[in-house]
Amino acid sequence: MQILEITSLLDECNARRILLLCHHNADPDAICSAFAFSRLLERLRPELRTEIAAAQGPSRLSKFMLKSLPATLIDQPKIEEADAIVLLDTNTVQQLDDWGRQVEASSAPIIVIDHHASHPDTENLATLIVADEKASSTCQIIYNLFKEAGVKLTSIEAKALFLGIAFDTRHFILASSATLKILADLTEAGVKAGEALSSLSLPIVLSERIARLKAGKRVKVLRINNWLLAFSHVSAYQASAARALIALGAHVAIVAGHHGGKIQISMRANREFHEKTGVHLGRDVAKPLGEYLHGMGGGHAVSAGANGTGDLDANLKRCMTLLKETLTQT
Ligand SMILES: [Mn+2]
Repeated sequence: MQILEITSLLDECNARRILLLCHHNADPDAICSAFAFSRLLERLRPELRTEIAAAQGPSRLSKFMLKSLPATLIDQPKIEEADAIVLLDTNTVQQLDDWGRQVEASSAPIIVIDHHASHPDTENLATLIVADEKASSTCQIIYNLFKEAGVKLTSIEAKALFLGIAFDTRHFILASSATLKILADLTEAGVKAGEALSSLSLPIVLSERIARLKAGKRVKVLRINNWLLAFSHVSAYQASAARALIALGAHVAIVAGHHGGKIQISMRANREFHEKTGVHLGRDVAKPLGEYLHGMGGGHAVSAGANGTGDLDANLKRCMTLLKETLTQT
């Protein structure tokens, strides 16, 4: 049993202070797995003192989520004073930024709990690796450790695991049957799905709402065959506005903005558009547009951006031409 390997390792080195570390910009899976695991350790060994820290602090979404979880993170962990170090959801020490070197230099045992394929350097460094590449999330591995230990989940621990799993499975889209069974168990332990999930959606600030609505008001729609391409401009929140135009019904949304003499353009497309036309926004539109703007452009197939200098209207027109050209080539 993996939980026994963990507790016997901690017993062997007479550990008292356990430091739990999450990767930089820690996502909800990293934070929630650390929180739930700290509670499990404290239940199994009440004499242990656990501390949780994330390199560069948690992500914006995690910070928001932490408002509804009683987890406390420390800013400056004393890595050299830890009797044991646990890395969660983190497969290389590079993901710990500046703390990585201190972890490498530490003589304390290092335990890695992760659902990513483990890195050879980490295998050399770790005293014990608890890994399961089939697990949806690190939280799923922590759930299994609770089960192995025979420790009943409290509703708050269940909620943390639920949130980590929800985040890493993109709100259950990627959940396997094993994961869904775990979710059923977490629900029985007291998780209210709707209420829990609300802590994973960032509230939209007023200025962002206004930007989205302005983008809608100013939109120009170009129809090519049965594809609807939406063009608009706002001075801030271009990416959010582009996503909003896709939600309204556009297949492609291009939103430009002027800020401090610079032009910024965000592009989004829906999956169907990319799959049927083969148009890759990053490669076919953002990259050449970046060159045209004397700046930079690039990105993914359905999400890209470019920036540089020039005239807003001229650039939106350039964008239209690039899209038209690419579409007629396909
Ligand atoms: Mn994860």
